[in-house]
Amino acid sequence: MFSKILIANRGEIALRILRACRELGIKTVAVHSTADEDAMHVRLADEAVCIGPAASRDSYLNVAAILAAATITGAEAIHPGYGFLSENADFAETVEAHGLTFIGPTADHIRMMGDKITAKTTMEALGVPLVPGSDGELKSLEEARAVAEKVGYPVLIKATAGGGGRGMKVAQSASELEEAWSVARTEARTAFGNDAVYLEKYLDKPRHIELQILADNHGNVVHFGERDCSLQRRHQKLLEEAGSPVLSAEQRDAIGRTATDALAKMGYRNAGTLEFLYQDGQFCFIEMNTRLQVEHPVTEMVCDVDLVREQIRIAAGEELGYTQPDISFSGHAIECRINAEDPDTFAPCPGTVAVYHPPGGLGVRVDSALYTGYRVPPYYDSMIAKVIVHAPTRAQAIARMHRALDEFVVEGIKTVIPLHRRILADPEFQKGEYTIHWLEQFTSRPH
Ligand code: MV4
Repeated sequence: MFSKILIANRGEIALRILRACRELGIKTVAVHSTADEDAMHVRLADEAVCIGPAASRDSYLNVAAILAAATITGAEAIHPGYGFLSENADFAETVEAHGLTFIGPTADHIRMMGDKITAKTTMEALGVPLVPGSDGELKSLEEARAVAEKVGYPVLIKATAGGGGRGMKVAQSASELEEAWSVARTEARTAFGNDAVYLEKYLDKPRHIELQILADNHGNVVHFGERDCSLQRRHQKLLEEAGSPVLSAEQRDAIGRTATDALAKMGYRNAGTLEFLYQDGQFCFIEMNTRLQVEHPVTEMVCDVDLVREQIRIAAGEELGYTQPDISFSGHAIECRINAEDPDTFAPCPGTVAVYHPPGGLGVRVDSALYTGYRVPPYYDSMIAKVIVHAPTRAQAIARMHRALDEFVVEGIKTVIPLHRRILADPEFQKGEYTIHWLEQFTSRPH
């Protein structure tokens, strides 16, 4: 096991990783920008190194400074968290080239899944179901036309280097295809330096369901069930649930077996998430995330697992020590992301937290690096806390979240807590009847 880990991140996830390290008896090194001198992760870590100015590019994305900090402090491994360098294959490779351990998958697997066409063709060959569409890259507009006729309109043209909602164009009918094709390619070339695109049938009312996987370095692969992440706005998730309100235990077992078999054949290692669109009872793989995800706590609550601890143990070469039948699912968990934003306009609202009083009690978890007097800097993501509840049933989890948000006091800055309360009170949400489009409609309704 490692004796010292450098945490290449900030905010609540740096704290989350730090907590797992503490419980494993591992010393921690925080890195921080000049804007984060007073941040909680800096205060709680055993050592802290300033790696540059406020702008992420100069600090949290500064590979040379992070590696220097690891070397100076004698850290043996680096946990990247999510965002920043977490899905940067070159970073993973450089970390390993310096004799350190990257806590995550191999650079090759990160690179493979970063290219969406390679990700899809790899998964298809391993028996994972896809959205109907092109067989890999579209070589010409004529090919795009032929595939679109075959799968039927509307269709989406997607950039292989895109993902997470970037680099997509819809064509409602044949008359829109040429425009979608040329705009998608031009944008992909400009944004990613790679104009390779592929085509998929456009699914009009899917849910976004993702599957959490862990794989050790000894060929053991398990899944921890699904998260329903359909409640999002402009590709920013706002509320996530485990399990999905629409999935049966049998469906979970089936897609879980397909996914774990595929990742075992790939030789995948560490944590990974397969993203699916789910519509009309069918799973369609779209992308894979090769990192720990923001919403991992809902899985931790229903499976009673510490996913960060497992990531660290795996990276240290330990065996999982359990198999799929050992993993059980208990109750229901919901996470509300609390962003420092206006709840109506979603404009970021950085500033000083005048009063901070987090909720507590049975089945309530708060992952946050906030404290009274903390100044939320304007340079980074606006998410300041995650409230996670766990209860025997979904209805009880909703009641518990309502209660927790009632207790939550954050003064001095605006947050999206009022929006969460409205969502939780909505009859459609309570019935679990929502698709990826539901929240955008909900937030444009008068209230
Ligand atoms: C789609 C789709 C409909 N049909 N693909 C957006 C983000 C990226 N991960 C994939 N995305 C989508 N791909 C087909 N064939 C709709 C979306 C989509 C979406 C997906 C997941 C979560 C939120 C979304 C919001 C808008 C569109």
